[in-house]
This record gives sequence, C-alpha cells and structure tokens, in this order.
Amino acid sequence: MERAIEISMPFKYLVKPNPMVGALILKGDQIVSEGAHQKYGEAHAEVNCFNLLKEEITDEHVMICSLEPCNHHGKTGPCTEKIISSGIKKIIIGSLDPNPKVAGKGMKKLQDAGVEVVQGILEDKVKELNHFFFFKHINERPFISIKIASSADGKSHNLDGSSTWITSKKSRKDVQLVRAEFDAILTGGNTVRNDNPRMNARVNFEINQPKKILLTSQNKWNENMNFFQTSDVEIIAEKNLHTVINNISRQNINSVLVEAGPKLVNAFLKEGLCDELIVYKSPDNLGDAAVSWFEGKKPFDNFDFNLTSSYTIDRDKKSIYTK
Ligand code: AOF
Ligand code: ZN
Repeated sequence: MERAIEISMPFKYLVKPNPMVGALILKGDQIVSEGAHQKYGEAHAEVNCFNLLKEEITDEHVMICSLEPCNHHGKTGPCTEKIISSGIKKIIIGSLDPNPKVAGKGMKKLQDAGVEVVQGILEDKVKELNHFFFFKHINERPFISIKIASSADGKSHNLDGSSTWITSKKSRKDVQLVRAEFDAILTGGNTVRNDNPRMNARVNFEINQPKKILLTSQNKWNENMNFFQTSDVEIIAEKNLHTVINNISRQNINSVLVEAGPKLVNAFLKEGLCDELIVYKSPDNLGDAAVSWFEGKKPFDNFDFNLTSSYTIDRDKKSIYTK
C-alpha cells in the first residue's frame, strides 16, 4: 500500500480535483505491474496497471489499490468491471471512496462477483493526502481558504487606490504554489477592477489550472483584462455567499482559495465560510492613508481561529490559521 500511495503522488497537481490513486498487482511478494491515475479525465490507476501487466492473471495474483475502485461511468468507465473480467480473486484497498457515486458500491460489486476484499489499509494516509477530496464529500461543500497580504499595521491597500506591493517577491512566488493546490480561485469585482490580476497559478511545472470565479453584479467586463485571459472563468452575480458556495459545491470543485479585498474577505469570515486563513505579513507599515483588513485588535480571535503554523519568507511572515 505504501508503494501504491507513493506512485500516485507525483500526479497531485495534474489529477486534481480527482484524488491521487495508485494500483499494483502482486504475484506472491513480487510487484508484477503498477499504475497511477496521471491526469484529470484520463485513465484510472487500475486501468493503467492492467495495461502494463505482461502476464496472465492466476489465483496467485492480488491487486492493491489506494482508493476503492470506482463502479460508475464518469469521464472513464468503471474500474470494477475491469477487475472482475481480469479474473483477479483478491483486492486490498487503502480507503473507501467518499464520492457518493462510488462510496461502498465499488467494494460491493467486487464482493458480489466473488472477489475477496480487504479494506482500510493506511486509510489515514490516503485521507490526509487527498484532504480536499475527502472534505468535499464529507461536508458537501469545498474546503475554503482565504489568503491575504497585510502590512505590519494590518492594512490591505492605500485609500486612494494606488497600488503598492505589500509583500516580497519571494512571498508572491509562494502564493503561486498555494494557488496551484486549489481547484478554484474566487475573487470580487473590486479586486479585478483595481489590480487587474491574472489569478492563475504561475508555477514551473504542469498543473490542472484552478477555475477562476468572479463574484460581481457588474454584467459587462472588458475581456482584455488579465483575469479573462487564461483558463476557465465563471462570473457569479449572487450576493448570498451560502448560495454561491452551494453553486460551487455542485461543480467538481473540492477546494476554493478566496483572494479578495477586505469587504469580501470579511463577508466570508462572518458567514463562517472559511476553514483556513493564510496571512502573508510584511514588516512595513502602510500608515493612516490605508484600509485595514479587519476591525479590532485581535481580528482572528473573533472567528475562532488558531495559529497552526508560521514561516519566515525573506522579510515577511506567512502564518496559517485554522479552526
Ligand atoms: C478509481 N481509480 O484512479 C481514481 C478514482 O470522472 P472519472 O471517471 O475520472 O471519475 C472520477 C471519480 O472516480 C473521482 O471523483 C473518484 O470518486 C474516483 N477516482 N477511482 O477507481 C482512480 N482516480
Ligand atoms: Zn476507476
């Protein structure tokens, strides 16, 4: 199982919002084939594993899958059918699949066909690695992170709208890596109008880019702005954030990164729609002619957040708060 998990991991950024999955076939204690899910929308781990198998299946062969094999027709066909028709007699599963389309049905299909199933091996590891995927199906909404860049005096931007970089170049590079982890990036009309951001993940490896979601009541946008130049963009005019998140939950999105100004960020916090707050803080002040991120002295305490980790990035500090 450790090996099945290991071979799934290099594809983290390419398979999302799907989970990372690895599969092996053993004969005795020898691995005779292995495969991973390598790209969103493409072959599942089990299929790749069978395609690379160079011998006939006998009663001695056992399959190991880090996730319960699927039993549904999604972008690809059901893995259970492939397993059953291969004649394999035993399968060991890391974790059951929380996706309601699968959830236990894959295992049942295999058992009904006479395949012996063992499940729950290194289950916690599989769940931890695919945290967003499990979170979405358990909570029926995506994991929501809010990222902000703050001056030492807790400010977001200058009152007159003039833009200044608050944090260092290295911190801004780190933000690109954070973006790469998410299935969607959500922002507001003010941020797009004032900052003209690209809001994609600019990293030096191939990824399935996050979808971009713009919350705005403005219905006409200049398509030449940076935001509209890359990947998938959706404009949502709804004001109720719970309705917005319900809409996003119906899509294949397990995680949302909110990168917006103080108004929208505070609205998400007040509605309890934030699981993680990522703060990049510069050592410099913006002063009186600037807008505060939060009201009050200990803003994060108001929302029951605890500091869970912090890092130094050049002159800045990155702090992660969770509930
Ligand atoms: C498997 N093996 O390698 C993966 C599974 O749209 P599809 O057909 O790609 O199906 C995606 C769903 O299948 C995904 O949400 C999850 O429930 C499961 N992932 N299942 O048997 C795999 N990646
Ligand atoms: Zn499958």
